[in-house]
Amino acid sequence: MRGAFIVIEGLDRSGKSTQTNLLHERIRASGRQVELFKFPDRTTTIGQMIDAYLRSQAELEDHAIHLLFSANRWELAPRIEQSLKDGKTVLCDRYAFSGASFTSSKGLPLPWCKSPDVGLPAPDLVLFLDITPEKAAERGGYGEERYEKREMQERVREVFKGFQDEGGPWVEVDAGRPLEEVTEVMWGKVGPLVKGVEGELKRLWVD
Ligand code: NYM
Ligand code: MG
Repeated sequence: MRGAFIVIEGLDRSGKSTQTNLLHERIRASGRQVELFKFPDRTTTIGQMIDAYLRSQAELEDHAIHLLFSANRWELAPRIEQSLKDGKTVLCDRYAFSGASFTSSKGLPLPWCKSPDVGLPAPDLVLFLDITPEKAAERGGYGEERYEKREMQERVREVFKGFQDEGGPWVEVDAGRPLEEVTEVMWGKVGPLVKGVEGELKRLWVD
């Protein structure tokens, strides 16, 4: 048995980080080992470049920043794999689906956007927290960072929804519902995986 690799994706203001942290606590409280990753991981050298870009303190060409987001995942992939081998559940707040959705929403071709992430560890479960831009606005609207604009979020949402048709372990969760209800729906999917999973870790987007 190895640990399960669980990715939480979603739009800005979907409650993704809150829910991921709640899952983290809940797994820990159940006495199981769990490791939390978040992308972009702004603590690394690459992550600091991404952070400067998102806060508009640096300008980067669209392809170049996309490759940095991907490199940020690759630099942490060995730690993800080790945690899974050690039998720990890995929770990941955003992953390659965010990468492809956000960059392709700027007009770059989706296949190109996916290509640098081909071969990364593939999740056993993706929980996609879906929220309408209207609901997001009710929650106080978007923040100050790059991409946190309604038109962009609408395009991103459409690309995200396309991943459902890829036949992967993709589960859409209505994140417009009250927080506790969303938590319960998510736990219903995650709970059965925290004791570990059988079978080798798969690779993203290889066929
Ligand atoms: N984002 C995130 C990307 O554009 N590409 C990626 O590969 C990833 C992981 O960064 N608006 C975008 C989505 C978000 C922004 O994420 C920062 P967060 O979760 O707000 O720190
Ligand atoms: Mg954000």
